[in-house]
Amino acid sequence: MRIRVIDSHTGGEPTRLVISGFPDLGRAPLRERRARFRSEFDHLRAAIVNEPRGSDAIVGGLLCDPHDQSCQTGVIFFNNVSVLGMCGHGTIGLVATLAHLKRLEPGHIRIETPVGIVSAELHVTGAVTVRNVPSYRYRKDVELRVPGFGSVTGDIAWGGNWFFLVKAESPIELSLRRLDELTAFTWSIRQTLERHGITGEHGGSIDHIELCGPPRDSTANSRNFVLCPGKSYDRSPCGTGTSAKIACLYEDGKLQQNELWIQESITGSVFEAHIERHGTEIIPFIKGWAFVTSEADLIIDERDPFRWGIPA
Ligand code: PYC
Repeated sequence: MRIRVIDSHTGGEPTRLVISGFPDLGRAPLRERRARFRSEFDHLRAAIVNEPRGSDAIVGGLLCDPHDQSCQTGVIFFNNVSVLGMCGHGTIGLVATLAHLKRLEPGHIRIETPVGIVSAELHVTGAVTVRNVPSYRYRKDVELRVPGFGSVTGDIAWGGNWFFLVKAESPIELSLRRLDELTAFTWSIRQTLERHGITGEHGGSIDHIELCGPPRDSTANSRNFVLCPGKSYDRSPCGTGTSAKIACLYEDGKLQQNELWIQESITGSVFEAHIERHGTEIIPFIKGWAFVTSEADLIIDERDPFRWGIPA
């Protein structure tokens, strides 16, 4: 079996876009196709993004025909443990990849995802702006007792995935040298949320945890560390996490419509973001850059004992 992929990175965070070779998931809305992906093709998810062909950091994107005919394409994002709702860095990677394939000129594209329609603008410079799904805060000032770390307060917010955004400045320096401690702290927050049955709206699992602190680049507003569902950290500033964050800032009156917010990641890469209000909806816009790093055929050999990845 051969699966055609194109790899890119957005602010250091890798995206592996599946161009062809994946079984047909039908023509249903992407939310239903994602359920089918999860129940029938989880072995392929692991084969595509996990070792020995990938790594914990890679986010996969399965390019699909859209169900919604107002869209030019559809995508189902997935990672080292499961499928995702939306992915900001991945959408920037997708657009840069379509441009690399000469399937897209500068301009706008509508993209169907399992959690709604997003759109993106490919700028003549190569930068990409994503108009994300409506984002909002679900619960404010949720207090947790995190074993080994004490009391932690944060907001639960939606930006295309569910986030717990720690309110106070990170008690651990947001530096790559401190990755083990940052991971232990945020993983412990996630486990505490699960232990207490604290979820997003409609029982949505809060599988992303975000810490913030002062930026190193004086032109940025904030630096973050985002723990992803499979215990990897986002090398980019996290498009859905930045969306959740600026939705909270807007609701707190700390960010106005169209005001620029520059979010720096733990690796120093940045996204530019702003909010537009449309009726009752808060719409985040995220701008960043992605670069194609390789084109490949993944080969799945039936004699290979690790053809579906290395079992956990
Ligand atoms: O950019 O939205 C994002 C994202 C989610 C998980 C990793 N990156």
